[in-house]
Amino acid sequence: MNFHVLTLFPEMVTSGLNTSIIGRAVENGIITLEAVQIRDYTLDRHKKVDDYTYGGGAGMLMQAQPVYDACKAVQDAITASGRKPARVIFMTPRGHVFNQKMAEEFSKEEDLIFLCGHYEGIDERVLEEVVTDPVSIGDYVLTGGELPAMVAIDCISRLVPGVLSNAESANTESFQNGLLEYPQYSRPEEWMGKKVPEVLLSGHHANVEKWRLEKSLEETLKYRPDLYEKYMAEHPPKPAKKPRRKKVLAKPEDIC
Ligand code: 6GU
Repeated sequence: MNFHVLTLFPEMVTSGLNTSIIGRAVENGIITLEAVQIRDYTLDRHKKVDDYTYGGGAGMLMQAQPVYDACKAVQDAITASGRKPARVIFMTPRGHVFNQKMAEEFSKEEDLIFLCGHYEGIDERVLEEVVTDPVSIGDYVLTGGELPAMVAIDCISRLVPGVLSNAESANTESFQNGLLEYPQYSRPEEWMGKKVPEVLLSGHHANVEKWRLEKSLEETLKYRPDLYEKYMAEHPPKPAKKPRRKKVLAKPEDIC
């Protein structure tokens, strides 16, 4: 997976993603991370990339030309290497809200371009021209798209084969099955008078799994009733089994 991030603050993106698991994946060449300085593409003599908005209002807007040229340079390099043009994800509170399902879909791509706006946003005309996927990370406003792009890149990266080790493996964690994760415990067995739940020490695998599912359901109902409702609609509880009647075989004399 090759991530290309178009931004006015490239060092923010590279420094934020060069540690821990993502940093290791970059070092191992499983993912690549290229942060492209949009300012390098401005044709303005003073390297200016923003201007006032038509119609008035506070704040400055990123202009179309440098954004378009930066994006085109990245797409041209991708296609020159024989790969298909990448989807262009614009990080904006006006986008679809990012979720695990979108991350799974994006993780199958070979290249992804992230466009990060700053100031009051970006001239709508270049967005219409280059953006395939407007994406938000939630219902709140940030100062720029860099942190949201880093959030999305982290989330997508851990789904790319080889990024997580077996021990870090992704499957049973929150959201993968539509539920929040169950609580977990490590040594010691007792800490500050709090004991690890007995069932987890029992070694009874089926009971452990049952307990974990119950706890997942409890946590989800408590913190995310919206997810709980969805899960229950998709996994209706099995009707309780009727006690089976003993089959009584007719005796030959009853038939004759
Ligand atoms: Cl993607 N960008 C900005 N600036 N603010 C946000 C966001 C994105 N998602 C939520 N808030």
